[in-house]
Amino acid sequence: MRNEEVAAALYEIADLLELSSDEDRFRPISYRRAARAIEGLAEAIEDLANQGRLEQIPGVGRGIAAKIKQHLSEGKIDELAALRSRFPPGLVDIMRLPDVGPKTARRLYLELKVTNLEELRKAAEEGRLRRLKGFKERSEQNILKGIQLREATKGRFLLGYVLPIADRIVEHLRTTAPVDKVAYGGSVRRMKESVGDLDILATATDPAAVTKAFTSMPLVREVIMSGDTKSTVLVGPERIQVDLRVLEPRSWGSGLQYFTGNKDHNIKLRTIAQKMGLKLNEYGIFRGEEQVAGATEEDVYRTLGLPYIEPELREDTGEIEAAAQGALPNLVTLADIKGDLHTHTNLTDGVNTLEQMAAAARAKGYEYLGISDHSPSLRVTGGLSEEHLRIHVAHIREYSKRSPDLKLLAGTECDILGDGSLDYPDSVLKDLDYVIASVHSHFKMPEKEMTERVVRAMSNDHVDILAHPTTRKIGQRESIALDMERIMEVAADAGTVVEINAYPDRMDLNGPHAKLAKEHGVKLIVDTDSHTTAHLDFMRLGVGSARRGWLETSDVVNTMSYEEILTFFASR
Ligand code: DGT
Ligand code: CA
Ligand code: CA
Ligand code: ZN
Repeated sequence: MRNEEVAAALYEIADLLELSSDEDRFRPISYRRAARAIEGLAEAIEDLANQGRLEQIPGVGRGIAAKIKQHLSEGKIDELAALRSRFPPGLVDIMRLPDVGPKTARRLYLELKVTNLEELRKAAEEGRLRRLKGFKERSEQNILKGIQLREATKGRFLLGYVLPIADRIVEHLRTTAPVDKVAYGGSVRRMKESVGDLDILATATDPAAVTKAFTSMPLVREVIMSGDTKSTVLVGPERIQVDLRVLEPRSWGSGLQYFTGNKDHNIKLRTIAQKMGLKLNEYGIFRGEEQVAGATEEDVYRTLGLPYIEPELREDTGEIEAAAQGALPNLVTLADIKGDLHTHTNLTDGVNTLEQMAAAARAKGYEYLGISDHSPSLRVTGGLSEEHLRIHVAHIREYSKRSPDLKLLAGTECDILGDGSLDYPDSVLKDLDYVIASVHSHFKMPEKEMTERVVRAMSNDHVDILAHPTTRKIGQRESIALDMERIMEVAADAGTVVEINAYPDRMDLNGPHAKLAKEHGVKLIVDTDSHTTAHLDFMRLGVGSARRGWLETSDVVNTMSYEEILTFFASR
């Protein structure tokens, strides 16, 4: 399948088009839409091309189809080559910094000859930016902060990106190598939203054969180290590090436990073992020379006088104490989720029609799907006018009436404007099944003002859900300045549901914030913010954050049935 490669070329065209002109806002949007659709395809793009079916892909018209064909047959796209010759590729990184954008990136290139992040950093440090017209010392500082954030997360990868790779590696070893047991550990198993490297554990009677299968996987780009029990490779275009440990069967549980971590959790367990006169390490639990436990994780915890602790909780934030008191939460699971309420269709910036989104939700076995397209002030998404929204809602209700199994809810993702008012009037909001409110602009307000802005939006009786509360984008944009304690107090008072947005670069709220919400008695919802049918799969990531936040079924509103959730929104 060459889908990823074709999508990457289309994304690059979109980026470079944005750099080359402010005139045509629509072309980059359509290239991105097509790229997203291709990423989500189950079929190989080559097959679709050979069968003359490219234009059946949502978002692919004749023009884009021609470019895909050229890429597949010649390995290049003329337009992309022409765009690349106009702008250095590093400008795209610059354009993506907070507060920069295409226009500024272009000026930095033309006026300062800056072509990449490193050169920009130098220019900012030397105070050369503030000499440009319209630039202030503060813009220079913001740019430097943006570059630092980018660097701090360099070498880490989004969970949503590496989790499918971890699954593939485990599956590959399970089917092609002589392993007895194989699993991933590390931060991926704890469902941490960003991951440094992958840790794979296996047991086998012939470790050398496992190592061979591991180091010769198709994904591998470089073998760093290859031993019988310990090897390291780099995989994929990003060269993600993957460590493999081959364990003795009697050490499976203790090895998996050790390499799942986190480190603080491990250290506390080891202290408990010491107090019991035992020694705990990755090979097992020992009394003197004698191994007393280690074959399973349950065995390890039990020997230390504890019940099994779920991986997502193992961060030493009170889980060991709770375990000792028999007070661990009964964590929500993916199977408990009955629907998704934050999704977009092709009427705004999504790729698929509402019928396609509904079919995908039905295939997941959901009871309901909420459609929440954007409001008008978000111009880049083609937000819906009041009139268009009414037509859309009628269409959604119509579909739902005809559908016996999967029900649709008519919602909106309504912008919270700078002053905390909402982008649609109450007369429009009151007719929807539910209203999501979110911040998509004016990210730089000071904490007090920003908190009051969001509080004002939550105080609108029609607002049901506060989406992606911090608005962070991992590695790209810092959280807005919010007094989270106060937000949670107000949410508890007003009965506002707070979102765990599962989109991979958002993961917002994260685990600790979700825990804070729960402690304030706030209800949460796990949503994907899907822009294609394939994005509905992100639910698993959001449930990971919910579990990191100690949430149980009763804390998460989209574990309710269709009737229950309708009544819930209607009665609040
Ligand atoms: P990452 O890869 O940075 O996202 O985070 P982890 O948690 O996967 O960390 P990694 O890959 O360095 O190590 C995997 C696990 O091994 C970690 O979660 C806990 C364990 N571990 C690593 N170093 C130490 C250590 O010095 N002491 C203890 N007790 N455990 C460690
Ligand atoms: Ca790791
Ligand atoms: Ca590691
Ligand atoms: Zn959204």
